[in-house]
Amino acid sequence: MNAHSTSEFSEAYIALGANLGDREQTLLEALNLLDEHPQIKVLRGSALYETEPVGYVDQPAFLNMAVALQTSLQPEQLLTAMLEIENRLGRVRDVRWGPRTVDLDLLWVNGETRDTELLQLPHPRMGERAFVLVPLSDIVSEGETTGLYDVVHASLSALDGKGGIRLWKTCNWPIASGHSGS
Ligand code: PH2
Ligand code: MG
Ligand code: MG
Repeated sequence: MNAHSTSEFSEAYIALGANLGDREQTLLEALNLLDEHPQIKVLRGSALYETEPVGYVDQPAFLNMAVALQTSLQPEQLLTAMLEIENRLGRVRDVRWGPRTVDLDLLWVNGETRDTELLQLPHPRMGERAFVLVPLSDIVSEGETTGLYDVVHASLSALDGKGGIRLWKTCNWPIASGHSGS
């Protein structure tokens, strides 16, 4: 491949949330299922945060985290893989913004934009949600090349409330999964 062609790999960021059942176990299973996909590699995982429900407030507290992935899938294919994982982990779609065993939201793929019925990129509400931004800031470094660092930090400083979020457990990938890269 020459230096001017785009890489066949994208770096993608997703947010995960769970507020039913064994939340931590379900999030770890989601990471394992993502990593087991032949075209997805989980690069980094944030800490786990316990967060107060936003939007529809009469539901249990969430565990939220974010992960960085390397993938050769197109964003639409990645979204399909994420929906399959939600289904495998027992997600039942009922109340919008209501309780869920697991929710995987595609936030950012190499700074690409999409605006279709199926997929909006960047995720249209990521900048308003501390439960997305705080975990994301764990795994987006200043050297990220597609502008996500500035988006995350500008949005975080514009948020009036970062309350309702507390650290639940630090680093959980790849350590807790038993995968080791080497
Ligand atoms: N997800 C929602 C609605 N509200 N609140 C928190 N704290 N965490 C979430 O992941 C969350 C939410 C819709 O997907
Ligand atoms: Mg969501
Ligand atoms: Mg979702």
